Amino acid sequence: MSEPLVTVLAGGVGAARMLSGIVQVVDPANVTAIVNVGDDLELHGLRISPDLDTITYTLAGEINPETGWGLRGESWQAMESVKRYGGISWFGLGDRDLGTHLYRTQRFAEGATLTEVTAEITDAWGLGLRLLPVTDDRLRTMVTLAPGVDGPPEDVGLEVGFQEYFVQRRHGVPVSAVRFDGAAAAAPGPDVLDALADADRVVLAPSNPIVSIDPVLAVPGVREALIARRGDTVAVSPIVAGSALKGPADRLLTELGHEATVVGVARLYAPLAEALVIDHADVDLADAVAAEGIRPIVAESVMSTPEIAAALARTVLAG
Ligand code: FO1
Repeated sequence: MSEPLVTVLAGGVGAARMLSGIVQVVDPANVTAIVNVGDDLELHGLRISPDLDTITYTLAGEINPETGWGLRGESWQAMESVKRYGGISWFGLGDRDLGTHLYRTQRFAEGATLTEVTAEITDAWGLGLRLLPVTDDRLRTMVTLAPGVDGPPEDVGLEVGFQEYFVQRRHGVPVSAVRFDGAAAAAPGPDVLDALADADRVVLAPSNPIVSIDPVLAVPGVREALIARRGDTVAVSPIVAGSALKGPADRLLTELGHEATVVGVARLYAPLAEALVIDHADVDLADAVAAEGIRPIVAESVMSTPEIAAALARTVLAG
């Protein structure tokens, strides 16, 4: 039998690990990731696409293992110069990583689309799979800050870009709302809807449901295309034992009125996926997950080694 076509809805770190497992068990030429661009930003006149770059660097084996973002073996001389001038330094761009943003920005100036530049970058890193930005149009995740003990009073009610929340404020401030600026006018990137329609298996990566998967679904047509494939879609919970493995998914779920457990994830994903992979740590909640109308699959889901990532990929593909 020929290998299955696999399409993965992807954010950053969790999706990168899931994809590194999938490409161990399926020919990468059969794998497509539809990637969130709501985290993208413009800084120093440069176009930066953190989730696309995190996936690219991870699959190239060049991700910085300490941070989970940026390149390994970085130096920071350009940032030191920016700091000397009093420029923006809260978003760390290493010297090697900067080359990616310089290239992307130049190609935009020449008229290339994000889809085209991404293909050029992934080819240059020797990746065999296809990364598709969910849209070539401008889509930005915007976060409204709520009252909290840690933040300055002037932050309350302020709407900031995703990275100003996530990196500048270290996602330490409460949030009262999230919206996706530009989504209503955005069109799915070329091949995005076909990649959903043609896949034998669709996977919702263990990415943040609110700020990684939701912006992908906010692009008109994508949610509908996914719902049409519900019977072939498996989600992987980004929440294990009530906590996010990385980042603020647990806090964001609670702050926005959801339950930060696999049951809360099941409630969000039941309309979209037939099955939800939950970790052994949550086996006691399997019945409650099933009661939400999504079939629980209990597996080791914390991808701390390549072997665990490959085993999880086999589980997800088997469905
Ligand atoms: N995350 C940080 O916590 N601090 C940083 O300074 C930072 C810089 C950065 C530069 C390039 C890049 O591709 C990612 C970067 N990230 C940084 C990670 C990233 O912004 C977030 O982890 C994701 O957007 C969340 O998915």
